[in-house]
Amino acid sequence: MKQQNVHYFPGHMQKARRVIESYVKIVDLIIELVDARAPLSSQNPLLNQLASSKPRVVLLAKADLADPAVTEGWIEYFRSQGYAPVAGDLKKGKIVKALVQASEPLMKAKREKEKRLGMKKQPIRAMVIGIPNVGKSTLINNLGGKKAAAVGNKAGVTRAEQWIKLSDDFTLLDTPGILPMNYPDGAQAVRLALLGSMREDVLPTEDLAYALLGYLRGNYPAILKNRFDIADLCAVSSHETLIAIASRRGLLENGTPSTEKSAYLLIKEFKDGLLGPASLEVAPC
Ligand SMILES: Nc1nc2c(ncn2[C@@H]2O[C@H](COP(=O)(O)OP(=O)(O)O)[C@@H](O)[C@H]2O)c(=O)[nH]1
Ligand SMILES: [Mg+2]
Repeated sequence: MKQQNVHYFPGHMQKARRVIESYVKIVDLIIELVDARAPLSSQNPLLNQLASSKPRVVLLAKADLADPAVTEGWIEYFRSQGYAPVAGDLKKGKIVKALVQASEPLMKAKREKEKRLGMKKQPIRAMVIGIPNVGKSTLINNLGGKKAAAVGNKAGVTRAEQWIKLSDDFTLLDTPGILPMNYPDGAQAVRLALLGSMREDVLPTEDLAYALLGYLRGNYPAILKNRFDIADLCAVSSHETLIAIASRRGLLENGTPSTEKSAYLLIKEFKDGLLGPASLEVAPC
């Protein structure tokens, strides 16, 4: 696929940098959200620049839509990088406990400092950070569920932060840090578009569909066979596959199968998780 000339204005990046820098100062822990289907593509290295010294949980969001075996590989990968990885469906209650459990071991330095100073144990102050559409609001709403209460403003701060209290030991900033997307190459832009993190009109739908088809044919042929009833995938090209999908679903334009419509349908079904769990990126060895 051609390299696309789509870039954020430097001003946008500068603003993100300032906002995140100011938040990072007041938290003990970063919860970095990445999409489990393409964890590296959904990261932004800016975070490493701004928060390299903060303990970090890497939360592989939307793991319900990803290939579980591939997600296991990513968990190993992030652990080997020194982060505490957690994977899950952000809409489920279970994720709260998993997050709290992963966080406490990262607070060793904070706990030792409290002890040294003779202070009592202070709650962890955490914040959620990630690129658009990765699940930040979903997680904050989930974490801020019934039993949590806003713990109020901090005196003396002009634009006061709100903290959500998850337990006596854990509070969360109610505003997420939003990282701009990072896509140094076309393949990464394609992944971000397929995850729904990038505006749909940035890349042509048919280009995206061909990229997705190529990937699924190579890695998840059963998905295409089962969902669209394409028995001999090896015998048909990607273009013919799009025509077959259009025929099966009655997507016609002037009486003939429309690859434009089937391209759109394929992408939509992938985004909605209707094709079954699939990952777009495998952890490096
Ligand atoms: N299947 C699935 N969908 C999720 C998950 N987390 C978020 N979503 C969906 O992803 C979309 C974007 O989530 P949102 O929280 O608005 O992302 P934000 O832009 O990072 O705040 C919404 O449609 C959510 O319902 C998850 O773990 N699994
Ligand atoms: Mg949001």
